[in-house]
Amino acid sequence: MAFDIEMIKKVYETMPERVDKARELVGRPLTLSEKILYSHLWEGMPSQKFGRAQDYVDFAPDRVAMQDATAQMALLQFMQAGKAETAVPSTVHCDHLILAKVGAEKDLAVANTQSKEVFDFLSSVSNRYGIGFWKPGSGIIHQILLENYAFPGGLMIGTDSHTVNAGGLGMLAIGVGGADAVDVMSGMAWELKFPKLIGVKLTGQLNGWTAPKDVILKVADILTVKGGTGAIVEYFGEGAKSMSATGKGTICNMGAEIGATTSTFGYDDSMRRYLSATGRQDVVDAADKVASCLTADPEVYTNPEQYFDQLIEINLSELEPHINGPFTPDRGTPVSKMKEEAAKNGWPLKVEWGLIGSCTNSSYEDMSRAVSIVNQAVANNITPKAEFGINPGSEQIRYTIERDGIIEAFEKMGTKVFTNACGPCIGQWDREGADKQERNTIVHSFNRNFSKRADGNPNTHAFVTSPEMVAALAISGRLDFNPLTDTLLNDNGEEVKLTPPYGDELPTRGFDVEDPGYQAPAENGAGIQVIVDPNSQRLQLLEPFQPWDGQNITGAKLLIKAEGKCTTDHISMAGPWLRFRGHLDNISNNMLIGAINFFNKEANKVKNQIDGTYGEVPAVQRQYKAAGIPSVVVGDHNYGEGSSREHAAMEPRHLGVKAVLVKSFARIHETNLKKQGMLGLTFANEADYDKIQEDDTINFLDLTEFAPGKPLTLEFVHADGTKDTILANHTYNNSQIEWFKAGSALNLIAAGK
Ligand code: MIC
Ligand code: SF4
Repeated sequence: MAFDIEMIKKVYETMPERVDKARELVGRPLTLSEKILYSHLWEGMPSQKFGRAQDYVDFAPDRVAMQDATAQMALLQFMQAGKAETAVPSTVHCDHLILAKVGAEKDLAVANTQSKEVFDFLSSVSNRYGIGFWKPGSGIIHQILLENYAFPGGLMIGTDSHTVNAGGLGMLAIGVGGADAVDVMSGMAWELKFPKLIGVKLTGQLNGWTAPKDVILKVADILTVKGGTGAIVEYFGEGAKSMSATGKGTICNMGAEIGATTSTFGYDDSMRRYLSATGRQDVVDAADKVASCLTADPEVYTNPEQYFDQLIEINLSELEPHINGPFTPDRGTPVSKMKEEAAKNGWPLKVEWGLIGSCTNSSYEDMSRAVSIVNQAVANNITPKAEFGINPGSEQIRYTIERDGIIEAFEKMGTKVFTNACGPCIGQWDREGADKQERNTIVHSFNRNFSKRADGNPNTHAFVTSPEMVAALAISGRLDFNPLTDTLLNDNGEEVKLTPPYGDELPTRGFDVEDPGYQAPAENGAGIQVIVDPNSQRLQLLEPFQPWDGQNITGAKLLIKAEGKCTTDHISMAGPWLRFRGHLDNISNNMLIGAINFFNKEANKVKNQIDGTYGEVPAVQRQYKAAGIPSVVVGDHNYGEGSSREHAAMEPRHLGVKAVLVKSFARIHETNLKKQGMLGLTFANEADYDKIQEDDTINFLDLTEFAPGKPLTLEFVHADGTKDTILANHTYNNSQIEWFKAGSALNLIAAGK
């Protein structure tokens, strides 16, 4: 039986009438995304039509998911909210804090010792507040959600940007910061600007070496890392029907890389098969009764241009395998162009490592297709030229692929089997020799490949591709190997041509597992004590942020003018810093250390305007804080791209930065800033970015009149006494302005407002 089946049935019970009402209000056939949104309004029955990319709307999500690296801060905040238990079903998943080094067994034991304090904290808070707890080793949050909790037509939020993965089962699953999760767990509405809709029509059929991954690698290439901002991507067409549910999950997962709010697919047989194989025939039976609500109205997919704000069409029969990178997931190269591109750009051709895993590609199907390539190498006496590592997505997958001989086959090729966890995908990888910072290439099936992400080495060129292509490239040891046309030399000196991958979508003998690693919460957790050691270096209870004093901010110093890509990895680095995710003061020592200073093109070196020296960003900011001097951060486009981690907003807040003024924001980060009582502003005139100088002092002129839709005026006083007055736009609505005034959204919840 599925978890929370009663909740799922309740959603389906009210869905048809709400969808009908919405259709009547909107006055035309509805997309799937609209059906899910309108049937999850906080007010229940829809009573008005909303403007896309315009209206802020209150929603009622069905569930909340959190992973260990973000759950700490989310739950520390939730503890301040003063509630007895979570208002909707919620889960915590331990997957980010496990270092990949020698292999699953040893690595997991080390993590359980090193992060014991954090896991114990998460386990006891979960137990206390009625939250399901998935232990370290149980798997990666998004695979576990897909296997256990996702359901067609549902609305879920999760404190991780790849929560969107659950779109593979036809849900709207959205990544948020911890403060948003706290709202929903506290029984409050969750607010989102009504998204725009991008339709992707998939014609033809995947074949040969092409995989679902290539669909999203192609979409990323078309839309770029910010092309999906503020939009839901809805996939449909014959091609969609021919793909597995986990393949659809891969596509939705990487929608995070184009900044999309989420992505989804209509309910179909692939979802029925997957739900049933994962023990949820009850969900299929319930969903079948409302099947027409779980996909768009037929007119929409017949004339999509009339219903979507943007339409993309991809013919799967013609789609080539893609290899995206280095350093950004939207730089797409079809396999047939790689020889030319790699040579032109001087990318290191030798592939050192191939990694299969991460929440985007760690399903049974992924492993079985990849191993079909590995098996060919073994059978043909080809010694792989690169090292190889895999992270199965969940214990259920690991157990089943072990039973089915897939692990053994991987091991024949010398593959390291790491824990069922994020591992190298989030820099939890003790890669030998990475500290030498040599130029090198790795290929992986992950979703992100920002500089330094996997191994901390800025010279590692990481390329994203499908699991089967990872296998082929790792075996050949070359980035420019094209398995469609090229041959390999085996150990007997013979030429071998690999045949295209094949594999089972689902295990023919069914999934199996001994201990999935789940801990149900106590029936009544009221008596459970959650203890945080005041001397802990890993956990720190939160102090509420101070409310706004009602005055214009004046005499603020420019902390940094960041240039170019400034992702959440630049603002609050992961890897070794993950261990401080529950300790705001300690983690603040990584604030913006990856951002490039416009004035000297260096990272972590900014001018200290108190004494004119140059120092590390967090250290300089701590001096401003100690001296009671406010500060401002300036940035470029798509600032805060990537992760949902609210540390990227809480750290500047904690250290005394007042405002972040950029050319544009990534959605989750902008909301995180607002929630934490910061000012997230954008240049009304982008060219004003060029006017900002290193020694600037900043005065807000009309913050006292802060109101929705009204730009703020800022005065930048330069060192020579001249001034530039510039306009800054913002997207705060009335209630968000209240968060700013109260010091944070949480301060309002705690005050019972
Ligand atoms: C990531 O992939 O960057 C992460 C680590 O999963 C993050 C969450 C985090 O920073 O903890 C995400 O994508 O939201
Ligand atoms: Fe974990 Fe990587 Fe997925 Fe983030 S993208 S949840 S780090 S596997």
